[in-house]
Amino acid sequence: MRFFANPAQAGHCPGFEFFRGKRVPCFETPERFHFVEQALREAGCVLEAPAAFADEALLGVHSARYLEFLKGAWAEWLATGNEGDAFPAVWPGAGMRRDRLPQNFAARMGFFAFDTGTPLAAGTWQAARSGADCALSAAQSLLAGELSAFVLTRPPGHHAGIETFGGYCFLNNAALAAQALREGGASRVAVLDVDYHHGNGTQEIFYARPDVFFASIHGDPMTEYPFYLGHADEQGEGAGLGANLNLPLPAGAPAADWFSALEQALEAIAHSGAEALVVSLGVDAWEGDPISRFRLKTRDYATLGERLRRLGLPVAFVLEGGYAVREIGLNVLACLHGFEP
Ligand code: Q9C
Ligand code: ZN
Repeated sequence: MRFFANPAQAGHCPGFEFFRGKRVPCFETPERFHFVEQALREAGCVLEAPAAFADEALLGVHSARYLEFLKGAWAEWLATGNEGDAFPAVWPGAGMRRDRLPQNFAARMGFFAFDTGTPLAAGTWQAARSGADCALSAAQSLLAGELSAFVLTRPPGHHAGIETFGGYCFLNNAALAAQALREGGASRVAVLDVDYHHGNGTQEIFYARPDVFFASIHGDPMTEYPFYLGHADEQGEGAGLGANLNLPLPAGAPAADWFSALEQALEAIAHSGAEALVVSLGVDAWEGDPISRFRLKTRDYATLGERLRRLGLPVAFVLEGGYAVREIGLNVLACLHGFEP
């Protein structure tokens, strides 16, 4: 297994987010990265820097105007007289127009954002951009014959859509890896999302496509973030109908139910014709996660890894959420070790 670690992650370090109307310290911190890094190093894993890919490599997943916005957002935020982390303040709500992108910076920020929990800071673009390089490097290593790779990065990616950021995510690393695998020759690819939160961005990106199968096990969006996507009746559209599988479970669901959903997802992936798998490995389904409500134990992550190995596909694991900082490293390591004992 090869390990690609994001060298620019620490530059994304906003001070606070809005949570239930209050300013609270960010849950998604550089510390998360360090605990995973430490666990991997203690286990003897060798972490590599990513290769540098051109911005064009992102265009199979994100729109050009969105990338342009993200790249320049921090400078524009400062140039329009602001200081501190950048937050959106206005959105195109239902009934308003999305067919024109306003010139005003705040209006553009709200156009591309979908929550107030995802501040943009000085080093956000560089961090997200080199995380994308890690995901692309992992895909490249699988295309070269490696059987597995792990992408150690933050900010996470699975909530980021074609041109939206939110849920702590800016660029969709898992989608970028899946798209790179497709472009590199895999005729079909599957993405399995085991983060507690539905991977709305990944779903949106591939929703009308038959060539990338998306399966997600997550907290029921009726009560859990991201609320507006992730229901079981979302099965894909057009040529992609049947290539999207959502397995929402109620908050508090026991591990046994989670593993039944996993079996369903794995069976669907096995039947999808996928030649490679990308795993959105959020470990916030762990029992002690501070913002999530599933009940997996650390040994359950080892079982997940074992189960994935039995699929027999090359796998790119991409770090997503997980906010019980000390345990993130142990849970990630348990999964990777289960996969490759
Ligand atoms: N102020 C991931 O696990 N929580 N994202 C709501 C809004 C957002 C989680 C807070 C949770 C996002 C990658
Ligand atoms: Zn999550």
